[in-house]
Amino acid sequence: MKSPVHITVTGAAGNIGYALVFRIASGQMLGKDQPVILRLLEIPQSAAALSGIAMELEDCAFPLLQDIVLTDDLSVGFHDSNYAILVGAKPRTKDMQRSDLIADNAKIFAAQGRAINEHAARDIRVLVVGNPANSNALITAANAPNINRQHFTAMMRLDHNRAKTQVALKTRHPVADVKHMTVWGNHSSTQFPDLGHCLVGGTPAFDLVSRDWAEDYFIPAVQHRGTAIIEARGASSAASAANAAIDHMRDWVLGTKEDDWTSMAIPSDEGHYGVKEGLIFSYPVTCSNGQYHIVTGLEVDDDMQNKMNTTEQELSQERDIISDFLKLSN
Ligand code: NAX
Repeated sequence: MKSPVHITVTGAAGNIGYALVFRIASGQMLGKDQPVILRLLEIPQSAAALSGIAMELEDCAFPLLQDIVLTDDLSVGFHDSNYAILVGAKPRTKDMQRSDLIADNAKIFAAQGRAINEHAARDIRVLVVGNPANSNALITAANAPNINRQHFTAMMRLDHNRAKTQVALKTRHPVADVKHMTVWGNHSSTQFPDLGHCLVGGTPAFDLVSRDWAEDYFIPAVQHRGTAIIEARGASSAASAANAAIDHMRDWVLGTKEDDWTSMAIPSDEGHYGVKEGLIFSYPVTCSNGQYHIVTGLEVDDDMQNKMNTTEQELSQERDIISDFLKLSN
């Protein structure tokens, strides 16, 4: 048996947290041979709900779950942490401007970045889920200068999975047939779900679906799927978001399938595909041996470039709003 790893989940008493922690504890994220210690970080107001979740985790008698630590103290939450899934964030309230939401959440992620820098394992891998996820990941990384920047990522896997299923439904293929999907850019409505390189059962997607369908239905449906779920369910995506977090971490650690890639928001520090450096931008990546690698050399036509520019511009604007939090003095 391997030695246990410490996994921090913030916002563990929230909707996504409730759908996530049981799956981690059961071994669906890191494998059935990897014991885990869960470090669940919440704010004091959610302590009672968190203790109830811990009781339920105990009642599952998961063989891989070696310990559960409940805390509202960042130094305890990130102590020796090998993996962190940062879900906890302030929700957007009625009449709140997006810029206010970004600034409010910036404080949370700056503090968590500093705690990671001080207390986590040096090779910690971080996935940011709490919105605005890409910019929050940028802040977290900036406040953890002693940790490899490449280990800070934001979640695009829900968008990626949504995109694959839309294509599967349209072409009447099983979703496992849909490969080489890419969702570029920001986890927001400017993201670019790209069918240009997508294969369905080995056939280029654009041999099976029209460009009009992609423009008029597919792209907006994926971009606005989160809103459609809120309208239908009266609550935002939770189980599918937790599932995407599991997929993201599992692929990062255990590897992507040999003939496929996934979408991950990662530092754009090498400027691949002409994206400005210093953003957390979603690219197509393959993963092996615990590392991700950008899929390079994909052809990008003018229309695709324009769509990538739009989402890049939005990320640059968000970066301007949070610029104070990217300096270490904060
Ligand atoms: P909930 O409001 O149900 O849960 C959030 C939890 O975070 C609460 O229990 C709260 O007490 C806790 N929390 C707040 N501030 C905290 C802090 N400073 N430290 C620790 N915990 C803290 O939201 P939920 O539906 O679980 O969504 C969580 C976040 O995920 C939101 O920001 C949401 O917008 C975002 N999402 C991101 C997605 C993505 O693909 N990147 C998709 C799903 C989701 O919308």
